Amino acid sequence: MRSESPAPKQTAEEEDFLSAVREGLRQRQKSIPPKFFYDARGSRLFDLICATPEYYPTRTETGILDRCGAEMAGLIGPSCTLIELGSGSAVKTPLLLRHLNDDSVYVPIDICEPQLLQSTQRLQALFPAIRMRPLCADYTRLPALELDEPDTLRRAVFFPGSTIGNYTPDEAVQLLRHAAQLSGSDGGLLIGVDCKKSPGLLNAAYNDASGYTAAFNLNLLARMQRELGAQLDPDGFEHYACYNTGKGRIEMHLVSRRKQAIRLDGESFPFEPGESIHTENSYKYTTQEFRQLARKAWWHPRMLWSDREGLFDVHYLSLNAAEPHHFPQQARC
Ligand code: AVJ
Repeated sequence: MRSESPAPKQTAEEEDFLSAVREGLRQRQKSIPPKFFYDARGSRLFDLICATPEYYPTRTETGILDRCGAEMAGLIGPSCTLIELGSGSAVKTPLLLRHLNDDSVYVPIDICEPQLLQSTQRLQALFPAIRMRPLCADYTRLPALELDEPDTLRRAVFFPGSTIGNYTPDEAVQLLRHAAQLSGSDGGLLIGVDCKKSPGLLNAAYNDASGYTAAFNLNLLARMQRELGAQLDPDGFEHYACYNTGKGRIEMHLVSRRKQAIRLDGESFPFEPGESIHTENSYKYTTQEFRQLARKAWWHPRMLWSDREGLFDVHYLSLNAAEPHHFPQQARC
């Protein structure tokens, strides 16, 4: 017999989504963590955002990696176990892998399994000699990383895209400490960080004219309907993104257009007109601010590459206090 509304299947991930949404909607300022943007549709929309003219971070960081990837690979390797956090479609990774030695190992970690497997397959075809060990997981929850390889290579964590901006500064320190534990005492970290800049440029990047960022944000509501059987009207909400200069972060919200309620798992969550669900923070850092943050997580700043306009930084840091640093030869590339 078929029930009217099928009980949502209870995979661990959906359990997690349900409890996160329920918890988030019970708060005074309602919120949902941004990692839930990345279901299959959300991951595709994110790739479309990255290709818009307004969203400068992707093309800027890609340019830096393209021009300076050889130098970066020399510092992290050129033989290493490269651990990428939130690898997604891993479009930028070849710019590094092409300069690493064949005995290197690549460990992409992502919560979106279809995308993880697809992108690893693509990379494996491009770099047949490099061993690849994809790991479907939430990288913030990884315990120590056990690889079945003889683990003699230096470990380097690759964290591009300024994903670190999704965390509050305190959480970012926690995550960078976690990266230090993952990579071990000799570890290296190559991390992309979006810089503070004119609010006009920032606001445009999160309000693209094609509407992909809006669709990406609103997809969270559609995902709640699809996976959790939430009763809600997606047209009752609008995308809102704005740079908060005091906090140095872009905030994204889903704003209720009217008085309404979302019903979820027997519970009702009321919204006043203009009331929002806070769906994402994207913190921006000056070079010095980020270095200060990383030092709190035991990392030593070693090298910096940025673009000519100073929109985006790629930092190289290491844990080994004896490793030479390469300042003041910071490359503007
Ligand atoms: C993947 C977290 C770096 O904050 O710029 C893009 C996500 N959100 N447009 C960012 C995002 C809206 C992106 N990060």
